[in-house]
Formats: sequence, C-alpha cells, structure tokens
Amino acid sequence: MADWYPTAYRTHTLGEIQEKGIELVGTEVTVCGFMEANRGKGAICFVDLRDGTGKLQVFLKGDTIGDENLDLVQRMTRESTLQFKGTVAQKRPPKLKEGETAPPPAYEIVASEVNVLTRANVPLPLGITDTVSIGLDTRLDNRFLDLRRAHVNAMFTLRARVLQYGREHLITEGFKEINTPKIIASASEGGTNLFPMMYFDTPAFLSQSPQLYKQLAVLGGMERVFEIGPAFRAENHDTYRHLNEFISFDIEAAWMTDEDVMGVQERMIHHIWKSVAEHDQEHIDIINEYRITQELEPISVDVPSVPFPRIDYCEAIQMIQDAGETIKWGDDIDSSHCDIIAAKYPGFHFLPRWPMEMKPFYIHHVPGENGVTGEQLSRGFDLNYGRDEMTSGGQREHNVDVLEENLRSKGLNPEEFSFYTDGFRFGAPPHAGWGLGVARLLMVLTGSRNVRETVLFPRDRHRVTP
Ligand code: AMO
Repeated sequence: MADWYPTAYRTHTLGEIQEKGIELVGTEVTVCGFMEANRGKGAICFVDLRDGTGKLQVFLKGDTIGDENLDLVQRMTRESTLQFKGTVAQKRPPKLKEGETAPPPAYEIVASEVNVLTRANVPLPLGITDTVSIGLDTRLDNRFLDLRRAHVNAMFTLRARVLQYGREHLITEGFKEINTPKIIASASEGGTNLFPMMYFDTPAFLSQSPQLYKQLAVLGGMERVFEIGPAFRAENHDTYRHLNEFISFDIEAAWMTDEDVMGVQERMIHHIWKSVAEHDQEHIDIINEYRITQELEPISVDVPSVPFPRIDYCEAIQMIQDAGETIKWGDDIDSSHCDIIAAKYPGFHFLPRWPMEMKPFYIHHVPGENGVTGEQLSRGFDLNYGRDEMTSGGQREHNVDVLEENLRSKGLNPEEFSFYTDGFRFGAPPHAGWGLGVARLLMVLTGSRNVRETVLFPRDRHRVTP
C-alpha cells in the first residue's frame, strides 16, 4: 500500500480505512469521494462513497448530522463530490443462513459533518456502475466519466504497472532512461507518414520514432538506453490497432546483435507478466467481473516461458504457402497470414531475418546469408502475439559507408541525415534495439479488442479531442 499522507481535504483514503480496518475503529477521520449512490429515507441515509483507492459506506443519522444536512445528502445527485467527517465503525455482520460462512469484517464511517464540494449534473452521459454496454465513441467522448468505471480504472492501473515493471527490468539490465526530441527535421521510418509543422520559420515534423536519437545516445557511449515516449504517424490506417499518436517503448544497446536484444525483450515481457501475476490479480479480477457481465471470456495472466519461439521470415513464408496461400518471398506478412502462424504459435513469437529490401535503411544485413531467391537477408525482426505485431527491432548498420549506401538505395539523401551519419565517423560500437507499441502489449494483457481501450485519450483518423 502507498503512503497516503493526509492532505488539506482528507485525513485518510477510503482504501486505507478498509485495509487498516479494526486499527482505526473509533478514530475520527475526514474523507472525500464521489457519491456513487445513496439509500434510505426519513431519519437515516447510507452513502456509497468512492475515491481513487476504494469504496466505503458512510452512515448518516438526522439526530447527529442535523435534519438539514441529512436532507441535503438524500437529495444529492450521483457522482457529486462530498467531504465527510466522522468516526470509523465496524459494520454489523450480516445474518448468516445455515451453512454460510461469515464474510471478512467491513467498515463504515458514522458521519458527524458533511460538506458538499460539487454537485453533479443529471443525467450522467454514461452510468458508472451500470453493466449495459456503452459504445466506444460515447466512452471516449466522456473519458473522464468512463475512467470512473471500475474495470476501466483497473485497465489504466495495469497500464501504469506494465510501464513500471518494464522500466524496473531494464534498469536491472543496466539500461538508462533517456528523452529524445519530438520535434525533428528528418524522417527515420519513411517520409510519407510524417506530420509537418512549422518550427518558427523552418519546416519540421513530429517525431515518428526516437530511432536516430537513441542510436546517437549509444554512439555517444551511453551503452544501454531506453525511452518511453510518444511517436506520431500520419497514417491513414483506420483499424483496431493503429493510432496516429502512440507510446513507443524503445531500447538501444551497444555491443549487441538482433538475437541479443530479442533476449532483452523476452526477459522484460516475462518480468512484466510475472509481476502482474504476483501483484495485480485484484485488477485482473475487477476486469473479469465486468467481462462476465458482457459474456466475454475471463482473462488470465499466463506467464510466458522464455525463450519465445523464433520463426525466420523464410520459414514463415513456407508455412503460409503450405497452408495454401499465395505468397512469395519478398511479400509482406499480413494479418491473415499471421493467423496461420499464430495457429501453431499462439503466444509471443519472434519473426527474425526479414529481407533487407523490406527493412529501414538503419538495419544491418546478414553477411553471407541470402534468402531463397538470393536476395540479402537483414538482422531486422518483429515480435508478434497472435495476429498482431507488438515490436520491430534489429541490429543496426554501424559502418557509415554502408549506411550511406542504404540511404541512397532507399532514395534518401545522406546529406539530410548528416546529423546522424556523422555520429558513425568517430568510432561506432555495433548496436541493436527495438521499439514496442505499449498499447498493443496492453491489448494482449487485458484481452482488449481495440487499442483505443488501452489509451487514455486516443488520437486517430477521426479523433483529436478530448
Ligand atoms: P515500427 O514502425 O515497427 O518500428 O514501430 C514499432 C512498434 O510500434 C507500434 N506501432 C503502432 N502502434 C499503434 N499505432 C500505430 N500507428 C503504430 N505504428 C507502430 C507497433 C510496432 O511494432 N524504429 C523502429 C523500432 C526499432 O527498430 O527500434 C520502429 O519505429 O507495436
């Protein structure tokens, strides 16, 4: 449990009172929260109060709180914010029928004072405790209310945990967190999907990826770096897994190959899943309680074993051909093809060794090893889960002459990349890295069917607000 220091508004959180329980019985506390519901007419009233840490019942009696205050609370609208002063008490245990076991003790606050902080409008644009299914657009338009729903709140708690466990794992492997600029002058992932902007009098772009800068940090001797930051793509894709702004979880490391950084990735994902399984079952349970009301299969956190399977590009093409699909060496592997691979490898699996032709200019080739048609293979890889790509990565080209040749062969002007290529002219360690889509990983963990569910305020083709 976190250390919840008292604030000007409250002495305790609701979660803290429920957790400390008996220790606080008889103590005077001040609490705040949203009024989820109120019950009781006449001389008494029960309020279900909710804050960001839990829920608690507040019990009000006219003769202690005053008839005027009692009436005020009884007429209060749902989701209004209230502050109560009162004493912690143990709730009377429920009468048990034969054979029933007693539930754990529950606590409540017997109120002596109430203060209305804000009164909520009626009707609410969406219900907080209703189990009726609400359209994603309505939810996103009213995200501030959607977030008050227990399973949505649990989802974003898990998101924070995934980032925390990922960070902590990389730190144990010697990685340091960096921040790279998001206003850039040249593209790293191809020029067509850039958002242009004016940087004073100079045209510039929003960054598609920290790619070139994380490499420069490693060329600068930082050895192992990571960044969790936004990436912007002006793509026209309008699918369940594409956004125009997403959080990319990137690493870059010196003296490593593609295989080495695949190792970092699988160890990190293993650590995330293991930590969630050990510490966050309560959030998974909340999501499952909701899923059951929607007749969706409950999710479970199955810690994946490492190493993850590796299916070379060539082998993947063969598998797809064997399944009767028309695909040839050099073609992209699309989602329906991924279904064929996922039928055999349903969990996380790497797809290494793509044709050089299909990978960005910064990817290293595989010396002396060619694909079935004699074309050059690369040290670029993807990590997939089921039909969805989670990560791209690879070993990087560290020979500046080859790098400039790669740029030219992609129709790019090496001079425009001199801020980057210069970094290779004064001693360059071989290095490798990857970029992981955080929202896609969250989709896997939480069983979401749309990446928008796992992003607070998604940006897509049709949405730039709220
Ligand atoms: P790539 O372009 O494949 O690689 O992106 C890395 C990962 O980011 C996620 N991703 C997206 N998520 C949501 N919406 C999008 N439009 C979107 N585009 C990408 C995916 C993807 O696997 N510089 C390289 C990484 C590297 O080599 O280190 C890069 O950006 O999960």
